[in-house]
Amino acid sequence: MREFLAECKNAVLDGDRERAVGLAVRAIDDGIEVLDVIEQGFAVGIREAGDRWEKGEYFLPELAFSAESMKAAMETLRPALIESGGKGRSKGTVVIGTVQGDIHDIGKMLVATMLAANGYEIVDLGADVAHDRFVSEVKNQQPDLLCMSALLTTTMMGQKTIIDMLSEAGIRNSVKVLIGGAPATETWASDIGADGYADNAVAAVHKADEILS
Ligand code: B12
Repeated sequence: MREFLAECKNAVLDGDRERAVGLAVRAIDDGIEVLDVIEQGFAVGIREAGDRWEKGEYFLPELAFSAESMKAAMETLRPALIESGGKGRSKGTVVIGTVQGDIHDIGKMLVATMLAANGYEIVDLGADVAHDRFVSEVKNQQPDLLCMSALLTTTMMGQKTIIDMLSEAGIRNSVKVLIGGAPATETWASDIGADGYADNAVAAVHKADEILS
């Protein structure tokens, strides 16, 4: 198993999309725990690619190839991941997106997939979502939960802007707000008036269950 996870990590590090997808297919065929393959295999690869980029060992195109390989593997694993949660009554609707100015969407995709796997209906707005779009989608979709992802210290400010805009529109109390992304913290969440924070996709599901119960 350790060897297989290392292969997943290396396929992402090498930016080898085909190999990554092949390994994802093998994981499904062999009945390996899909979340482990993502968290302990592919995600380790993308984070290490980021470290190499920071140290100047990788250039941006190499990091982008790694990200594409990771995303392709996740797309392959997604149906199996959702199925692993089983079917049941919907626990509520979630609107999720990455805030304006930020194109990082791998973590958001993982959070959305885990919430879907655990009985939530997902409206995924994608990445680089305009602040006012979050507000209009809350008005239109009337979700139980709004999830905002931000991976940049600059774009995390958008999480605050959007919460303030919800208040100004008089709809802040109609929806719970969960935030996340590498620079976010519990303290940041409470400072900006969010209802919760989680630092990974499994914790995001627990937090969603908790704040909606
Ligand atoms: C992959 C990557 C990219 C890819 C993104 C591809 C894609 N489609 O997503 C590419 C190459 C395009 C990229 C571009 C850039 N990147 Co980049 N990138 C990364 C990297 C290496 C990994 C991110 C990732 O996918 N992690 C794997 C996933 C699974 O983890 P995650 O995102 O953290 O998500 C988990 C949790 O945070 C949480 N979570 C996430 N969202 C949410 C939401 C909610 C509601 C909840 C509850 C939880 C939650 O759960 C997730 C699952 O467990 C990070 C470094 C790092 N270690 O994080 C840098 C990083 C985020 N990037 C960085 C930078 C600077 C950039 C660029 C500005 C570089 C440039 N000069 O152009 C651009 C930004 C462009 C833009 N406008 O957005 C910096 C940010 C620094 C900062 N503090 O602001 C980082 C930290 C690298 C670094 N150490 O310097 N990047």
